[in-house]
Amino acid sequence: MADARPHYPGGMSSAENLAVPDCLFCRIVAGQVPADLVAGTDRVVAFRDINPQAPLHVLVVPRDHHADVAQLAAVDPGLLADVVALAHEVAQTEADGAYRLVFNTGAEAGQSVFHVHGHVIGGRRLGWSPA
Ligand code: IU
Repeated sequence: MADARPHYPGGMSSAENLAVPDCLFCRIVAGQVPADLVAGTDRVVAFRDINPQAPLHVLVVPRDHHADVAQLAAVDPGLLADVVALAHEVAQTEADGAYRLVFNTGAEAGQSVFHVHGHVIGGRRLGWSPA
């Protein structure tokens, strides 16, 4: 069976893939860059987006570095489940329970930070579709 683990510059394996130098979200997780933390566990962290698109706009990230949601799902599906669970918890606490969970995947889809993050968006009626 093909090895689905992502490959990173410098030859890091997924097991060594805990933090990546110059990754903004790794630095937030490490406390090296300030962020407005909302919730967290030993595996995942939620913090407010600096450019909110709705009354509730929180990013949920795994503490370990994975580039995007597909790579996370392939390497550690349980960790992806933890991301979703924390997103749901934040939405129950901070909005009326209805929310959108978005994983922009790839630059053409709007991904600008290549440490997987779920956007938890809510607190108002949401239109469709995204521009
Ligand atoms: P994107 O899906 O990769 O485009 O989302 C990145 C998000 O990270 C985007 O909504 C930014 O506003 C947000 N962000 C942040 O919360 N803090 C930062 O220091 C930076 C970006 I740079």
